[in-house]
Amino acid sequence: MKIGVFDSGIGGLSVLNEAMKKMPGEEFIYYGDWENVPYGSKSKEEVNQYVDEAVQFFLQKGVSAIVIACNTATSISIQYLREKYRIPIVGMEPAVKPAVNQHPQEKVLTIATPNTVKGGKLKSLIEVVDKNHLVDVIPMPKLVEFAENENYDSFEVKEYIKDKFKERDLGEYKALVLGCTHFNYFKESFRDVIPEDMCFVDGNEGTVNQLIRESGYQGKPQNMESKVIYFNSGVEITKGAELDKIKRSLKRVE
Ligand code: DGN
Repeated sequence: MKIGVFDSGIGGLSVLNEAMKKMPGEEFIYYGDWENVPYGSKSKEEVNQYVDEAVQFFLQKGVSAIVIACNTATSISIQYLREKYRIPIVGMEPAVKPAVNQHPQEKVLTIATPNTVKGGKLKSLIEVVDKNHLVDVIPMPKLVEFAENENYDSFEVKEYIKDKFKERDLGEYKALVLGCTHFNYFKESFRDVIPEDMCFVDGNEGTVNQLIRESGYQGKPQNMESKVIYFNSGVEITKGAELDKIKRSLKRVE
């Protein structure tokens, strides 16, 4: 069985990594839309068009299921895709629900791209799970760009994070929800800024569990190798700087 994994760039590699761990022996096709990254402030029409191209690409490759490993693209386009295609399409969801379940009656801080923050999906999710109004949300537009430049731990990044949190009393929060797959790369920088007892929650495991259910994955021996082929907006990456960046990124989110 082949599985297509899509993101605007390197963020979805953290989901791919989780999928490879939980679905040994599977064949994955990773499509990073590096031609058009970042999506955080793009229009709905643009994002719909980009993900549509990726889905058509995956279908030509014969995949049995697709993961939109991008909260922004999920928030904007998942409904459009599900209405258009019959193949299982699994999306991301900022992990507000697990964070609230793990920390009932405690405050939770969610960060995501501006498009995810503005989108109806996150708002309605919060309405459903946050009956006590304990979930706050902050957009972090620049982290995707920093991640694509592999700028994770610099002074500039930490100052940016501090600035975004400056109006919050971080001591009040028990969990930081990483509502963008690119944000997984900044755990060390966040750690330097947030209190020790504040934990990270991301949606990767939930998405992969959903993928297992929807794709009908049968389970294979844990030691079976998974195969991955990488594409940059439809062009196969076989060597060079692009592949090196992917390898470094995967290592970072292992
Ligand atoms: N990885 C994407 C997400 O989870 O929202 C970032 C999308 C982007 O390009 N801004």
